[in-house]
Amino acid sequence: FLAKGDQLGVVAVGFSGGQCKPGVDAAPSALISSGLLTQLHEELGYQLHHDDTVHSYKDLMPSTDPDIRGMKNPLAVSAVTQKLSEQVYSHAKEGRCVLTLGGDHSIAIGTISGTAKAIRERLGREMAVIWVDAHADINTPETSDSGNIHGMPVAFLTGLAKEKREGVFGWLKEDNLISVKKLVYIGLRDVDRGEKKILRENGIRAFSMHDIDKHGIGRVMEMALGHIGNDTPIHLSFDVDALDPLWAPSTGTPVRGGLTLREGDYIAECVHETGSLIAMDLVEVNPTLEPGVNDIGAHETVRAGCSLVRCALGESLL
Ligand code: 4U7
Ligand code: MN
Ligand code: MN
Ligand code: MN
Repeated sequence: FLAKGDQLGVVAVGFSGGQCKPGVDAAPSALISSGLLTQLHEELGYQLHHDDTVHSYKDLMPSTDPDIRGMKNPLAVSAVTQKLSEQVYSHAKEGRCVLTLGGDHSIAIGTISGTAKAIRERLGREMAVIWVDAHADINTPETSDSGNIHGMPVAFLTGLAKEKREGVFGWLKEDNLISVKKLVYIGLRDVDRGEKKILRENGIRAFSMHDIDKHGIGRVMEMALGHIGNDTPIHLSFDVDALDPLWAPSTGTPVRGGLTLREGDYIAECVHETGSLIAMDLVEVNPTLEPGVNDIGAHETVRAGCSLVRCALGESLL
């Protein structure tokens, strides 16, 4: 095991500035009140390292935050992810597996930059990232139509998007970045034209919903983990919108034709089975968006999110 078996660092990030819809900042509290952390401790036996705080990073918010290169809230997202990067780094440096509850997906700039650096220092290794999502989140500021940074984290984390200014992700250094060769996508079905070009030109391994329909999730996971290679530390970044809106309707950018909850859980279980999981992000749950009939959407989505986390942390082992 690459992380100390039963030690789990937890960071709760109530941040929504990477996109425009309020409410995704309420997800950590919703996940925690539904019992997630208690279950991880009492049923799965983890020793939790958590400051019992849902961080909103209010003190880091700039008074004005005009667009830069088309990016919305650039100073806020940069400041929050820089702080988060340090928090995640200090857990991972201690050898703990790190669970981050978002928040929108821009927070992965903080989590992955933190683990990448810690794993380099602790194990002298480059880690892999499994990005489970309906979207590729690899727009550069220039290819993005929306300007929402939750659609850009992978571009900054791979160095495909760069910015010198310290306050606009210039704090990301070489040891915070990941290689495009160690990145694998699962669940894609809504990829922008500019993103497709980036994926193609960089030879990035991606399993779309088409591939899952064709080969089945079992074979796709074999191929995805085969690409990463045995014994490579894995950071799992799970966007709940990878699931079909039937199972996870309460999310900012739902796309039909997604994973069943069981397929999502299976992905998480397979990653657990490798014994190489060093961090997981669960992002984009928005309990205030309830498109479902009878307002059951938020409850269902929170429940699905909890299930994904428990599976990644070993609930399904007999
Ligand atoms: B998420 C989008 F244009 N690609 O860049 C964009 F379709 O973290 C969506 O995966 C991004 O939820 C979705 O704004 C970001 C859009
Ligand atoms: Mn998404
Ligand atoms: Mn995403
Ligand atoms: Mn989304």
